[in-house]
Amino acid sequence: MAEMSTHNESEIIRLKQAAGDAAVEQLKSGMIVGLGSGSTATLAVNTIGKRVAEGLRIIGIPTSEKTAAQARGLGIPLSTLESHPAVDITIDGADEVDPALDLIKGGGGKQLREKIVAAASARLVIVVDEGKLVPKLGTHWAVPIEVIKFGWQATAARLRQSGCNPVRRLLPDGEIYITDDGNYILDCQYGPIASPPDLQREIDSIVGVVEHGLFIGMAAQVIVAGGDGIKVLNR
Ligand code: DER
Repeated sequence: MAEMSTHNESEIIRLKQAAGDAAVEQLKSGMIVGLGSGSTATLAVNTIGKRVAEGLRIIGIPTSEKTAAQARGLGIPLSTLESHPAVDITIDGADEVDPALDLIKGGGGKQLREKIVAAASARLVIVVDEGKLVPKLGTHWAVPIEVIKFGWQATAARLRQSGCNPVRRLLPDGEIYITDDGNYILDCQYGPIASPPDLQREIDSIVGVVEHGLFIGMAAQVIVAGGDGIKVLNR
């Protein structure tokens, strides 16, 4: 059994790497590139580091402190949206992808900056293994909702009216998870979501909410790695 799970794990890593590499092939010298967060994006950033070492001249805009540290370690030149407000392409992962190429993101807790960089990008390319494809968003994952610490219980109460039981995210050691921007994350399990655009509007209207992990109409392309190879889904 243990062999099976390690085999599955290494197989999933191989698939994530394959999806990441396929996305990196779209990079050209001179581009401003949004660098995603999470385990799949991390593999893609490693490949970008190799390409930069081989001469690819890009400037990276990281979507988290963790990705910034990784990119610095790989010698990828970095900048900010202040200096480069227009991003050519962003490569990032996702937790769930539905048939409309809408997404749930934020399993890694970086959804705020991921969404700000994605919104500043001409193209958002999502890289996933086939396990992330779902018939309806919410099938497996809760929607991560980033909220201001002040009055978070009152914000949670308003979120409860939207049909979920908000759970404040904790670290494995039980400490409260604090985002890169000093906020809390409330994970909201809705089950299969009938209309993600409607739910997005409802969550956006709640005072105290900073941002959430529903990425509606943002992905231009989703690259899916599966047992039978790479599938490219375009919006
Ligand atoms: O938080 C995110 O959206 C990240 O991209 C991540 O949760 C995606 O999942 P991965 O770690 O399997 O790539």
